[in-house]
Amino acid sequence: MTELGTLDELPQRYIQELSDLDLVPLWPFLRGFLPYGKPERKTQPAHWSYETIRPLLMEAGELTPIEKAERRVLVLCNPGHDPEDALVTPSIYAGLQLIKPGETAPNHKHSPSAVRLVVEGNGGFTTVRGEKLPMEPGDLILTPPHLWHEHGHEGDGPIVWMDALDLPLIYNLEASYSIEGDSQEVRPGPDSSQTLYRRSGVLPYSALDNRDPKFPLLRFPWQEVKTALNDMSRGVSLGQPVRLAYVNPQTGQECMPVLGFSALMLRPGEEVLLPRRSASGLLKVVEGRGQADIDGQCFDWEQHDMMAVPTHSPVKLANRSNSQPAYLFIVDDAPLHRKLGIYEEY
Ligand code: 1HN
Repeated sequence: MTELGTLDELPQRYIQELSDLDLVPLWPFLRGFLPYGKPERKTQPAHWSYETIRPLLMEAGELTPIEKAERRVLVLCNPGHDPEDALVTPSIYAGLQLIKPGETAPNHKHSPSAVRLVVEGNGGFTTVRGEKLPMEPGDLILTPPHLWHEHGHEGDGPIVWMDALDLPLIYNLEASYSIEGDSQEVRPGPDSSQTLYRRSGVLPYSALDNRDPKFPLLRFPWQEVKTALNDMSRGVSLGQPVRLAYVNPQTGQECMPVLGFSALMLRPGEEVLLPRRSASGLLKVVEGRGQADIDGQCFDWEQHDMMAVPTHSPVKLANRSNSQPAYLFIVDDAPLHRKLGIYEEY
């Protein structure tokens, strides 16, 4: 590879003349923009312990009334980036949100896409486009771009969920904004995960004439996903990933535009290697405990812990229990990479 010229080889007067015209020469910066062989990454493999964070989140519930927070969230900040940038990875924002009984988080909509993965507590709900979606531990709730959403809590005790958004991407596109609105009118009856989309392989008949609905299913109950993983495990050899993708049931495609979601089961004592991919990700432990090796960094994980996976990282996951399965929820930006034609797996 040829050595390229540097800035200090150029006359100061010349650089100044360019600068006055809002110009720079490319060649001193070219290798930085296009590192040779593989990308340079600021994002680090990282681990957040839920047991450690939980008391601080509960303290936020004492320190800051919901009216003063709107969304009472502690944000995960990847140590390789500035904390103000609120990045888990270059495309993924994530935080832990607390709602206490009787509290509400007001109605709004925004251009970034969001999902919630319930960590603990019962009786919470999110209303999206007039549909009241129950939130039970492990459930995944989608709030797609520009859809009204608000949260409430009708149970006892705190409810905590993990928010994941494509905020960093949409913010850097200078396309991030929100609008506040009055509380939604709720359509009575159960949500469509309990009515229209109960079983894979069968759809409401009318779907045959509506092939491309954007977000037909907004709630993926954990009990259904867990049962599906347990059943799948009987058909997959040990050491091969037992992994399910959350999809739009009418198209079979990823259920959100930028971020992808999947659930992985590790059988007792099992070790699984996930291939290197161009996509970055966030792992969230739903049940169990074990170890992770992410790009050479090792972490012990417990229930509800979260881990950042930089782009192009090999990931080895091991279930350290010899009697209980472990389950992880994975957020990644693979849908974006696929749309951009840059997705790689090797
Ligand atoms: C948001 O809308 C929620 O609706 C939570 O619960 C966290 C972080 C950044 C931007 C929007 C919510 C958020 C957010």
